[in-house]
Amino acid sequence: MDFSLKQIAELLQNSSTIIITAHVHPDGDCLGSMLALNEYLSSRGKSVKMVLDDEVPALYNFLPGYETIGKPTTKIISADLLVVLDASDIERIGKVKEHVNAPILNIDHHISNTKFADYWYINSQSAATGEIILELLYLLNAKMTPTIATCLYTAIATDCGFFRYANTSVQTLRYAADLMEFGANPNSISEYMETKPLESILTLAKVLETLELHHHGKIATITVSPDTLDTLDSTEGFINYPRIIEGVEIAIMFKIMNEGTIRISFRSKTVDVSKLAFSFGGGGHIRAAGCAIIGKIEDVQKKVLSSAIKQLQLAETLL
Ligand SMILES: [Mn+2]
Repeated sequence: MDFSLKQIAELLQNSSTIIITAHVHPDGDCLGSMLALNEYLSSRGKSVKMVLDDEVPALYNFLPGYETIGKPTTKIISADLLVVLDASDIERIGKVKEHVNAPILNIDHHISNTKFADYWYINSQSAATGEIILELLYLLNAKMTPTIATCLYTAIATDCGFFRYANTSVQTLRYAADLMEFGANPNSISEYMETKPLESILTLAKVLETLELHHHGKIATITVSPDTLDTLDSTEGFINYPRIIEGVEIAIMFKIMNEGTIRISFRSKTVDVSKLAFSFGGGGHIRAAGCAIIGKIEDVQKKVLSSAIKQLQLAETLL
């Protein structure tokens, strides 16, 4: 059922035991949104638990409450409500769907959202789920603490490339200013996010050696091998390098996972890559999307590349 923010506020007020989750391969938006909502609901005397079916990258250990995010177990737990943040599809929450027995509320900003929940609020105009959480907290007259501000600033800033991507709106910048007033420190958050272990930079150098250009230099791909992934906590940000090459329209990163799955990220300057990701069972946003395909790397690359070329040609004929 499509809910307004006001209906969501009421639903949360009327629930006493609440589980919060978000998508696997968590990013700043999903972690920041989870932690901020958890902080608010806990302060209202609710019994709240956060679960996530994945490792939380150490990169985010500066977020207050980071260590309290648990993992789903085989035991089934009941609650008044399961809040699913920043996930466009039920599959995106992994084993949490079997672990929790509760009606589902989904708050999200992905254009590819499948409306899988019992109640949902989806705004694809929002740069981040964190923006929606902030609007919800305003509606609830929540006391904005530095913890909430830090978490939501991180959520919003990471999803809009620190206010550089096309999803950055006037509202995004206003919210960032609000959050700074509430105690977020943009400079230290950027420092935390930018600081990388030496290993990460050395790995990036190796990954960039796999760079290939296709379709008259309009598509750039990089490939991350499984042994690279063994030594690395996160490949966050790698795809920005092919994306910023002059003349490149679509950047693609292929990550070869150990279990034979190829995880693929897309970025674009103008073309709608959410459609591309969606055609392979994934999803995302117009300029940032992803999917996972099982198969041999050569076959998967061929398939994905020819789809990307088709998508580009289609966009070119529309110009
Ligand atoms: Mn997001």
